[in-house]
Amino acid sequence: MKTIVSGIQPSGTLHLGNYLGFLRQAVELQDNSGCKRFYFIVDFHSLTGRYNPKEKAKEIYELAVDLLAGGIDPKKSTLFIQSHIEEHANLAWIFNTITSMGQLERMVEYKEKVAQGITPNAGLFDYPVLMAADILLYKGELVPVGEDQLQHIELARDTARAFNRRFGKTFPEPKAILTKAPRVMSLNNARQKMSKSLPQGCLFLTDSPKVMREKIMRAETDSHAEIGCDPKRRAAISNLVMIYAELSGMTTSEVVKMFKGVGYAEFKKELAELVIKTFKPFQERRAKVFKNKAQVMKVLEEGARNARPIARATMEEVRKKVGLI
Ligand code: AQP
Repeated sequence: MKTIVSGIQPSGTLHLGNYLGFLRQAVELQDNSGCKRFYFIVDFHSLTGRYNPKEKAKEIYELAVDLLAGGIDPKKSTLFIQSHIEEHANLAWIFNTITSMGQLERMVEYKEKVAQGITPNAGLFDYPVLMAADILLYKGELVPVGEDQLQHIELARDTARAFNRRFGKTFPEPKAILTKAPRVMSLNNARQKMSKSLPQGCLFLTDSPKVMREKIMRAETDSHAEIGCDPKRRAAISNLVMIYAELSGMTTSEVVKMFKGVGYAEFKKELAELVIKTFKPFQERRAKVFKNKAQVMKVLEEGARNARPIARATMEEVRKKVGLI
């Protein structure tokens, strides 16, 4: 039986990139009864960016609500909060001792954050090591993620290989599984991925219909006469076409054909209505789940109870192998 593992940061509301690159696939993977699934809220990771301690608990709760409303089913997946299992940090420490500074210095996500002007803390630099621990603690083999995480998964593979070589076979080498929309670009800057830290170009799943319409109508396009899909040369319009295709179940060429001869404004109107219609049921479910705090907290506690013995067993094995008493 394969093990699927993935984490998501509680650092704000879910956006369309999180949905198309991660959540939709994580939900679909629940239909495979031949797999075990561990999905968790990586609250430790989220402390590496700027945050307000008074808001953090609310962000964690809201993400749990988003995941449940978005289709993560506690009967099929173990859903929990990373910091409730102390072994994540313990294993990360062991992995720190077999990871070189050079490996971490090559991480593009880290370099991009620094280039955006963020003063990095040691936690941000070390983020991929904690991520390797998140995955390998459950001996995860498959990791549904967006394209931005590929290099981090590669580092988790390197970590598993390095540990196995030095201390004996312990961990599988995890593989990323990508969706057909692995990198949704920002609506107002198609050279950057849609990202919570750039909220202007971000379409949040909880945005009101009015805000969704406004953001899509303002989205960057180009000076061509017609829509088209050519991500290298026409990144902005291709991103919108790809979003339409993903939400309608059509291919991008079918979308281009359907809107042949139609102006950008008309296409954007149709896209906005599709986005609004797609996320209306999510927003309704979310409102209901949000009110049931006792039930949400129970799911997270049960999830931690189920994950803990597995985490402890792996950590025990690691402690023995590295020679700790
Ligand atoms: N633009 C995206 N396209 C496709 N997939 C994406 N993911 C994120 N952005 C895109 C995927 O969503 C999952 C959860 O992401 P995360 O926990 O890394 O955090 P995030 O904070 O939601 O990502 P952001 O918005 O990009 O945050 P910042 O601004 O902090 O960097 C992952 O599987 C990720 O690949």
